[in-house]
Amino acid sequence: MAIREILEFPDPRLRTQARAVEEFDGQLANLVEDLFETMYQEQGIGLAATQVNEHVRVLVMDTSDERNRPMAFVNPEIIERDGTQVYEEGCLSVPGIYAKVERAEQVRVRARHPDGTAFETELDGLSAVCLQHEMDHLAGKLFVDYLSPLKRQMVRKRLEKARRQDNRVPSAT
Ligand code: K2U
Ligand code: ZN
Repeated sequence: MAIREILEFPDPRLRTQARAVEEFDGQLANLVEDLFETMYQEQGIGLAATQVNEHVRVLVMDTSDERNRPMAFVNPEIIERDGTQVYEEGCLSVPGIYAKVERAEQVRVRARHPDGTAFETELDGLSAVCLQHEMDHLAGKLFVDYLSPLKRQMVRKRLEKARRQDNRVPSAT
């Protein structure tokens, strides 16, 4: 088990298209375990493998209030979408930035469990938002991509300024 470093916008590795998982082996099980540990540590409700620089189609979620309903999706595909909803999203890879994004209200998802068995499930509300947000990550897409180019540039500048301030050596006084 390990807490993994999360890539932050505008890191170009976040734009990588994740490839399908072919081996449902111990290495995959370890990655899923690390994704859950990192997600809970960072108080997220979802995390995609792309965000920890692992470019395979794996995501985890837990949208329960009690933080006791972990869900892992390997090679997920959305097979049905219904309705629309707007949710003010954040992202562990874009810290401190929030924006309204319109997504499907309900999705039907086909995926594999980490052991390789296939399943389908229907998600709605926040779980549907989270699943779509994570699947965007696997396609190299970020929620800031739904912003205007001007707003996205402002976000980039704000994060880069915050990083410069974090890296400044404190003055002697
Ligand atoms: O992918 C991530 O960065 C994890 C996000 C997933 C998420 C974003 C927007 C809406 C739903 C899920 C993090 O969980 S962001 C933190 C968070 C926590 C609770 C509710 C919404 C966002
Ligand atoms: Zn995110």
